[in-house]
Formats: sequence, structure tokens, C-alpha cells
Amino acid sequence: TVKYNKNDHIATITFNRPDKLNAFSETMHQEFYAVLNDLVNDHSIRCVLLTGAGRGFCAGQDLGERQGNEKMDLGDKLENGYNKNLRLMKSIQAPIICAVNGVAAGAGANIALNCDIVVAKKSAKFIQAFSSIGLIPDCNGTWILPKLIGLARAKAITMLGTPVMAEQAVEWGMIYQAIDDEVFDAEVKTLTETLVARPTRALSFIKNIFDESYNNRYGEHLDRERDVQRVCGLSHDFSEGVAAFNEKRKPEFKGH
Ligand code: LHQ
Repeated sequence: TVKYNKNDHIATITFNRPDKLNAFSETMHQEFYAVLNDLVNDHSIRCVLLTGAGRGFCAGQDLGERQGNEKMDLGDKLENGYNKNLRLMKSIQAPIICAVNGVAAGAGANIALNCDIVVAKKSAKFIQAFSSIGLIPDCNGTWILPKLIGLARAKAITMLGTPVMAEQAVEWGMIYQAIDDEVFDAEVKTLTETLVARPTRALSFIKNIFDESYNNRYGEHLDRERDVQRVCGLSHDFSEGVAAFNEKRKPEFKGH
């Protein structure tokens, strides 16, 4: 249910239940967990690409797995499925680029929005489908959405379940780019190749420090930047970056 492939320092994860628009089954949670766990420990990977097979990216939780009126503990489902995996996504050193190839609904939308760079096919849409089945957004949707698009839009689209097309999502600051369907794969490939050639450890710090900024006070955050920059300043990639600039050549970053 999850395809996984590593090649030239790029790891590609593909949600793979196309006939169900890649909705999350129990097996899919487990397979996704195994993949992410592998990536946390693999520092040779310098870019992670997350995408979906077929015409959808991910339709969120598989609603077909719920039997009749049986009451489930959704808190447990979150803790042992999505939340465990989202925590691992944050622990992966390499930047995660999400290529939203089609509809992203419910947890599927918010998994995408938790990635570091999100691009989507122009034909793709994002749906905060939760309230349509009596739930609130999960996968930290209530944390990230107001930060990305502001509280007014965040509340309205989640309360109304309004689909947001890729270009609208870019205009609102929800995602980075909407790409024409015909050139989507090629552009995504270029983005991954660009990321692989960049200084991975610095990107890793960037990945985390923006999130930290929401918890830190102004002065405290200046201290954090100082400490992280001190570490970056000791890296091979900083020396290489400056040398390349002065020698007017392309830098050859090693990722550390
Ligand atoms: C599906 C699904 C799906 C199963 C499409 N499940 N089969 C929830 C509970 C538990 C724990 C904690 O977290 C959560 C978080 C959540 O994710 S809640 C939100 C769950 N997701 C949704 O409510 C979205 C449900 N899907 C839809 O609204 C539509 O399918 C969308 C708008 C995504 C796509 O619409 P269409 O393009 O018209 O496709 P479709 O509806 O015809 O779907 C194609 C097939 O995929 C179809 O199966 P079939 O056998 O009839 O061809 C759907 O039943 C199946 N599918 N989503 N979540």
C-alpha cells in the first residue's frame, strides 16, 4: 500500500491504493511507519518526495474500515497511526517535498500541509473533509492551517468543507506552487534534484527552526538562531559555499 524507492540520495514514497484514492488503511499506516522509520536513520538521503499513485493524492482515513455503528476510539487511532508518523516526518533530516498529484482530503490534506515544500497539480484540490463527518481537522491541521492561510479562511473552509483548488491554495499561501498537469512530473523531478544538491544539514535546521519560532519569544528566538548558525558556521557546506562564491563556481555541497 506504500511504494518506497531510494535512488541518487532521493527517497520517493508513493501512497498506493489508487482504487480508494490512497485512503489510509491500517496496513498503510504500518507501511508508512516502516518507511519513515528507515528514513530517520538514513542520512544518505537528501530529499524525500511524497506523492500518490493514480488520480488522487490521499483521501484521508479509509472510512470503509469502520464496521457499522461500532464506536471507535479515534484518539487511539490518531496516536498509533497518524501522529506517530507525523512525528517521524519531523525527525527526518532531509526536506520532504509533497507532490500533490490529485485530491487531498481529510488527513490526506493535512499530511501534505505538514511537509516542508508542497506543490500540486493545477487539477488537484484540498478538502478539509472532517466536519462533513462530524470531526475536527487532525494531523495538526488546526495548528498549521491558520498559520498558512489565516484564521478566517481556515475556519470557513473547515466548517464548510469547501474544496480549495491548487491555484487558490497558492494564492492563499497554503502551498508553494500549482503546476500544469502536463509538466508536473518533470517539474517535481527538477525540484527534487535541486534540493539534493543543496546543503542538507542547513535545510534540516531550517525545517525545524520555523516551527520553533511559534513557541519562542522574540529574544529567545534570536538566541536559537545564534546557536544554530554557530553550528552551520562549522560545517563543510558553509566553507564550500563561501569558497564557491569567491571563486565564482558552483558549490559542491556534501550535506554536512
Ligand atoms: C474512499 C475514501 C475514503 C474509503 C474515497 N475511504 N474509500 C478519521 C477517522 C479516524 C481516525 C482519525 O482520523 C480521521 C481523519 C480523516 O481523514 S477524516 C476524513 C476522511 N476522508 C473523507 O471524508 C473523504 C472521503 N472522500 C471523498 O469525499 C471523496 O472520495 C473525494 C472528494 C476525496 C474524491 O471524490 P471523487 O473524485 O468523486 O471520487 P469518489 O468519491 O468516487 O472515490 C473513488 C473511490 O475511492 C470510491 O470507491 P468506489 O469503490 O466507489 O469506486 C470511494 O468510495 C473511494 N474512497 N475516499 N476516505
